[in-house]
Amino acid sequence: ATSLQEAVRSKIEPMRAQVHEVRERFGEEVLDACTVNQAYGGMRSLKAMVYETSLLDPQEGIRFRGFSIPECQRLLPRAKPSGEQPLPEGLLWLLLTGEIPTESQVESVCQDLKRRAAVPPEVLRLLDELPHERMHPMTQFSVAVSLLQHESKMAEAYAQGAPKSTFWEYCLEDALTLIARLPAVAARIYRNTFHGGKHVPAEKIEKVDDMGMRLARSLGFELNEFDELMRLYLVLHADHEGGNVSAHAVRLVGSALSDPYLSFAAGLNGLAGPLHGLANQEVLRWLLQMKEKLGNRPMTTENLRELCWETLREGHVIPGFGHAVLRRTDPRYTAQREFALKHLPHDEMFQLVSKLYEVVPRVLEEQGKVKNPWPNVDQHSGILLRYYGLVESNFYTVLFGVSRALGTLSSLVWDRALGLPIERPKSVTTQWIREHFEKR
Ligand code: FAM
Repeated sequence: ATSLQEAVRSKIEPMRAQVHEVRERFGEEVLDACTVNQAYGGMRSLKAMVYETSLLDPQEGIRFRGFSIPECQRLLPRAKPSGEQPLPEGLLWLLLTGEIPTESQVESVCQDLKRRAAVPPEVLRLLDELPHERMHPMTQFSVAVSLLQHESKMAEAYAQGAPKSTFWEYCLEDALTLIARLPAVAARIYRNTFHGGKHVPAEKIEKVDDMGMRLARSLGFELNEFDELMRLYLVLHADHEGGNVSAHAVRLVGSALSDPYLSFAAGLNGLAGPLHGLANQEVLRWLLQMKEKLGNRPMTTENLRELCWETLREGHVIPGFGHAVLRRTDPRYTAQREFALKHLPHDEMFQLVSKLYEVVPRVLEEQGKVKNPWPNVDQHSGILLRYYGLVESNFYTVLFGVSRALGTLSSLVWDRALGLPIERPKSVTTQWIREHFEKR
């Protein structure tokens, strides 16, 4: 199949049959048990949901449909003629179908997204009216996605009584349109907030064939290297299995049959939290502060150790380190480090990040609280963006959000394809717990 829609369609019956069989055979098996501490503790590590598009191994990091990040970098098609990073459109195909696409399949997704990329002018006008200086870019982003919702095919189909077995088609249609429009939405917010509303002329974007480059050029960047960075960035942040705040929010809200726009807006609101997606803006601020505090002192282990302890003593976390599930260096960090080694090895901020890799894990281990002292994806992304001139760190989470659409919306299509029901776990009170266990 060369069309994404047909490729997804061809996978649905076999997958429904697989799920049916698994449920027939293992439906009554216990997947996990939940302790009282887990119930109070954010349900950490509790296996209580199924999410098909990616799986996180605590040691090895994320795999998209079974493929690790280095494998995706090797196997997914790249931009012609000389791109080195995988095209996000190829990852989208992989996430939706479970298969590595051919060049021509990726080309068809690129063309499809390109056709859908223009944002309705009334939405652009409304975005232009927002109080940009006072409103965080993530708030503008969430507003923008909600504003796009009135075009939802899924909401329309539901209202017209479409049968449940067809919801996935409308969901996919919405997902593709929404994903296609996100670069223009992100760029509108960026140019409104930081460049006085001076936008890149449409003629400059119209001919651009892929999403990464469209994002880069619409933001106002011209270097091929930055196009490549955007492609890498969009691939790396796309998905991180189902339990993280943004993915779970999309799934949860979607389970009420809210359409993909409403569901994704919920995910963005979660991504905007400082312990989740906002960490990337915090990281750059913290790194710049470190540099300032260092002043003329050299970047030695001792000097950096002292400053890290200062952060901890002030009661703050060291942003960009630690993870709820991962227990090693994040492979998304490593992929960005490789990019930096190739393109900006002498950048001072990169050198600081490299040096911190030697210092922070030891400090966090000495502190003795964290389960994972190793760096995560956010530790690295800010300095790459800054190097190319994207210095406005409170915009960074918007880029994360553009990428996160690829994974969470692919998964949402599958939620509807598999007919997953509304989510409704049971909660209890402290009183209930006490009485329940005292009775035993
Ligand atoms: N610096 C200092 N203390 C940390 C820490 C860090 N980087 N990471 C965890 N801890 C503390 C944590 O606050 C907790 O302390 P209390 O018991 O006093 O509350 C303790 O160590 C145990 O935490 P954990 O079980 O190791 O981590 P959690 O699963 O609770 O939280 C994170 C995971 C990611 C929220 C946490 O490591 C953190 O706050 N990191 C810094 C912020 C960050 O980088 N977030 C981005 C995560 C990223 F992957 C993403 O979502 N984009």
